[in-house]
Amino acid sequence: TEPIPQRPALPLVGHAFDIPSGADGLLYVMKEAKELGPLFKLRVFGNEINFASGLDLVTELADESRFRKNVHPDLVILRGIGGDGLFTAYNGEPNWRKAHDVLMPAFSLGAMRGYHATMLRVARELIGKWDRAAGEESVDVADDMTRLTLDTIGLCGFGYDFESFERDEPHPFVTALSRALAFAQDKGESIPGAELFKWKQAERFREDVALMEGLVDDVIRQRRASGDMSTDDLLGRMLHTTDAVTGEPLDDVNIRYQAITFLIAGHETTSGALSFALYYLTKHPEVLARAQAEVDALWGDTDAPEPDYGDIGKLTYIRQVLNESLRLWPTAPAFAVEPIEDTVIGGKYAVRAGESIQILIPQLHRDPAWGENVELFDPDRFLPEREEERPVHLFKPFGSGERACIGRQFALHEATLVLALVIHRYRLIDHTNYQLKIKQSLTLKPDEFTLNLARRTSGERRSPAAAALVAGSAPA
Ligand code: FDE
Repeated sequence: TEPIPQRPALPLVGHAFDIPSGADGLLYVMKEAKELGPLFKLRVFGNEINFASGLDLVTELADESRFRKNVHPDLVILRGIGGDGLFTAYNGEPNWRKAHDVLMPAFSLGAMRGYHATMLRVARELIGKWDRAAGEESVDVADDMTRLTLDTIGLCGFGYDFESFERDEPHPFVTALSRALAFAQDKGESIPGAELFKWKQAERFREDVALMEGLVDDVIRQRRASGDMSTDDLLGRMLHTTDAVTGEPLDDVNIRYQAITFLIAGHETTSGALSFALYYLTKHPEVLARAQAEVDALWGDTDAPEPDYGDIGKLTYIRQVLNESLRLWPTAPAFAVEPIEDTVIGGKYAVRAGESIQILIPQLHRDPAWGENVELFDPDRFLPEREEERPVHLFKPFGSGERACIGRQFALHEATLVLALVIHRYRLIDHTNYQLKIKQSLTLKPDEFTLNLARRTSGERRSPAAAALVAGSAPA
């Protein structure tokens, strides 16, 4: 065997001082992957992190008889917020299997039928806000998408209305959450022991977590008090169904952790995906024209489309646009696996049982197997006939295997609906000649991306030019 490639490192600190913080950290590891290859190692103080990105290697790592999810140090810190909720649970923790079994049916494709009306209602709140802004002022895309996705998961999951569109400032839950996440991330990156000097922030963190728990506990209490026994939403399922193996429902502490987990996992990732998609549509008029032709064909020239559940499956080009955006910027940019036993990967690198291997998704999504010009935004990569040829493990925006994203259908249904409604209604005006700048907290989003909006006219919706583009070929 050979050692895993790594740059010369300083004693003790390792590569810590080479790695810029925030989104530049991600760009740095992507660049390193390009130079050092599909597997390389970084050392940050006592922690060693392996980064894997090539198709062959990721395909090997997807083998669940040899590898499983790794709850790496950052996730361990996150357990201070999400406990043994689905995202942060250790593999063997009994509550993972239990909650997974209880919640799976709530995330099936069919279950989306039940959420559709609520998703539409929230989408119309966004439209209400953007109608008021159209022609008047610009909108901050990622901020408004975060309002939308938080309200959507709050209502669909728990019957709780965050009323984000009635607020100028984010809901206190969001403020507490982003500060807590920043603290957790900071703790993960800083010099060991430094947290001793951050007692003020540590206290703040405890207050923020208490605020989130308080809100969620209130919602649970109110639901119990209401006598409502329905199992139509996530909360109802968690309170009133039992898992098949133990015959027990989830306990209240775990329900609280799941609720917080869903609020976190369900909103930032999806809002980032929507924001990137709008960014790419703004920068690629030919793609936008095809996407608009698709929605125009479905909903015609009306100011008040009534999308029904079945329409979402028909918006295939919009889905391609979303997939291509998630290819270039998967908003949850990494997930980690560990070998179940000591083993050799890539034919020559020895790895120990439990050793963390991070899968660097944006780099996998730029593997040469995608063809030439991997940086180019081209939704035709996701044409149905090309999907069949694509190696299974080449596209992983939702992770892999048993611990893959449970919210995938939910996120895609919501995002497809919203994107379609927005482009049916507005022209997207790039008033700042925006240059993509990525902001990374736990997830990625375009930073400070604002748009001016103008309502589309009947003439634009009937434009033969748009229709011609649909029939035409792929963007050059
Ligand atoms: C999960 C997930 C993942 C994996 C992670 C690891 O492995 O560590 C990923 C990659 C993801 N996810 C991604 C994503 C993207 C998007 C847009 C999303 N995601 C969305 C969503 C929504 C919701 C509700 C969710 N999501 C949720 C979730 C959960 C709960 C989880 C965990 C699972 C288990 O079981 O583990 C996830 N997600 Fe996601």
